[in-house]
Amino acid sequence: MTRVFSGIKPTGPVQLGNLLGALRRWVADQDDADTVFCVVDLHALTVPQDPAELRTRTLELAQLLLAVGIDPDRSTLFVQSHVVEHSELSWILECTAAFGELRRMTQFKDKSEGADFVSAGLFTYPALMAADILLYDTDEVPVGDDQRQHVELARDLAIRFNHRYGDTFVVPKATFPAAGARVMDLQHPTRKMSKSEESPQGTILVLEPLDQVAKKIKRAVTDAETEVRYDPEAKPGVSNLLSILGACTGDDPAELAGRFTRYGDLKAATADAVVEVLRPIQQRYAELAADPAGTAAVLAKGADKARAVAGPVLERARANLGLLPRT
Ligand code: ATP
Ligand code: LTN
Repeated sequence: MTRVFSGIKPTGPVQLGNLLGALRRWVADQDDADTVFCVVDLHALTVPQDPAELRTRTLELAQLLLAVGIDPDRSTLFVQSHVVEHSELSWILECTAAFGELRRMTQFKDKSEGADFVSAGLFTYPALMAADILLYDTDEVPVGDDQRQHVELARDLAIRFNHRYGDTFVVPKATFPAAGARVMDLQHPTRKMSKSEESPQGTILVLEPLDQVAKKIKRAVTDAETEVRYDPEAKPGVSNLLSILGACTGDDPAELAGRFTRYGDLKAATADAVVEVLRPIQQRYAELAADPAGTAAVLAKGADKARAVAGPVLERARANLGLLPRT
């Protein structure tokens, strides 16, 4: 059976790009793959976090994943720091990655530019992500387009390690959605929507009031022309709305463009489609939020299941590297 692994950071409230680029496919993958999903709290530490907020966000993110449809009976759902194997393999992979290779990562360049404090962890971040993936003998990694380069690095590290030390890791590959792989900010449509950037009018939160969601979409930046056409280069705002609508309905964005003659109609249809995707998630979230202890129990069981897979993979890597056995 295909093994699927993916992760999400507890760095802020989940936004529409997370849902359309990644989370909805995590749910669908449960039907035909062995799925492992992780709240990557150690990755959140690469930028300063308030301790109380980090704790709350981690639990709330797990509840949101359950609300979206991750089923703990069919998937392994856990918190990264609960499975210490991630930290150990991360170090081993830091020593497998080249400095120059990490320096080329565009996410590092984007997130470090202009920052007051750039942690060493922000730089080595992709080695920890590779550890997450490789610990589970992962075949496929469903992610948004921004993670393409990181999964490619995980692939390169697996191949390099196998070549140097003998067959150890399964070589993973990233998978992307047909539409919604890169949801853009509604106010700055050349910039990706993100949960930690400050852009309240440009970001749609999965848990925000639905009338507010519709308003933000209706106020999205388009352009001076009036033609509805899918052309991300020349018409980023309109194309973003078409991608969002396509991701919600399963239609091709370029084909959808032919159905609209006015921006206003496209905006109204997109707002309706997004609201209908969010409504049931918000309802389920409200039920789950009332039971934090239940979620904590789900996560404890998930960590046990994860450890049972990650432990033997780490031992394989340790043995092939020549680290003295612990027993
Ligand atoms: P941050 O702002 O803290 O970097 P983020 O919103 O980019 O966070 P992540 O936790 O880094 O979210 O990503 C979780 C998943 O959501 C990843 O698979 C990522 O590729 C995907 N994703 C994030 N933003 C978008 C987007 N705008 N469009 C499509 N997919 C996205
Ligand atoms: N780096 C990713 C989050 C992430 C992840 C992973 C995704 C951490 N570990 C393993 C897939 C597989 C991000 O910033 N979105």
